[in-house]
Amino acid sequence: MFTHAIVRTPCEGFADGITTACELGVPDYSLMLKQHAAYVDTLRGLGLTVDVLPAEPDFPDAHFVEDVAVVTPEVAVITNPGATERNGEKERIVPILEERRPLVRIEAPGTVDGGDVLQVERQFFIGVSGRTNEAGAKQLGDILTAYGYTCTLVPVREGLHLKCGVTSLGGSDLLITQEFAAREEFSGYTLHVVDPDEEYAANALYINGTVITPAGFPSTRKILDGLGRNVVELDMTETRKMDGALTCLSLRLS
Ligand code: CIR
Repeated sequence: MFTHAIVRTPCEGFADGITTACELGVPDYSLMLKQHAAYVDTLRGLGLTVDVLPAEPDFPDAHFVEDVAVVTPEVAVITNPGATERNGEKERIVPILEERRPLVRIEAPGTVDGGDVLQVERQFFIGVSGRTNEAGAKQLGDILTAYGYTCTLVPVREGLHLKCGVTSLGGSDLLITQEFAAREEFSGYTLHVVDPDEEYAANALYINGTVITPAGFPSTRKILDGLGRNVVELDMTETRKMDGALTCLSLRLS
């Protein structure tokens, strides 16, 4: 059960962050704020206490708080984000996390982005991607293994992060792209494969029995309805323009 989430207000210059999605158009700040507020309201509606951290004008991607830490009930791991422009964001999350958990850090040359880290019960999948290198993935694996978790490294060959292609729907159910569904790392799970036209919707956020999904992906919605899940759709257009998705906008704590 998640009880708490940490988010950060997007800064006015959020469109200066890193993106590969220029074809989706110019990001709109007031719409971004509206969509972010709806995200926060949804988490609160699901019973979570949400801490909203202030915008960080020096770091236009800093509202993607998921990337700077990996939090379990036992520990908060401050990652070492793989994009140079974003690396300094990690210090800005320390004050709130050190109030709540013992902290450990991923040390250079290791790099990790939290978007590459998928927890499914006691199992962690750690993507090795353009942002998370093998040294970082192994450091994180060693830290989590010491707390009794099982860790598996997964090469990310397409997309920004592991969780762009696979997320948890609770229990052993995963929402997953065709590409990841073919990998043996996920063979023991119940895989719900998104339509190739709807790959963005593979990033869903599962909170205490409810699946939050981006609006506008009807065939993924059908999959979720078929599973009998409570579903909330959120407009994610402005986050998507900056290569972000649902999970990256929060850190969830139990
Ligand atoms: C970046 O390229 O780092 C940001 N514009 C998007 C980060 C998205 N984070 C995530 O999926 N965990």
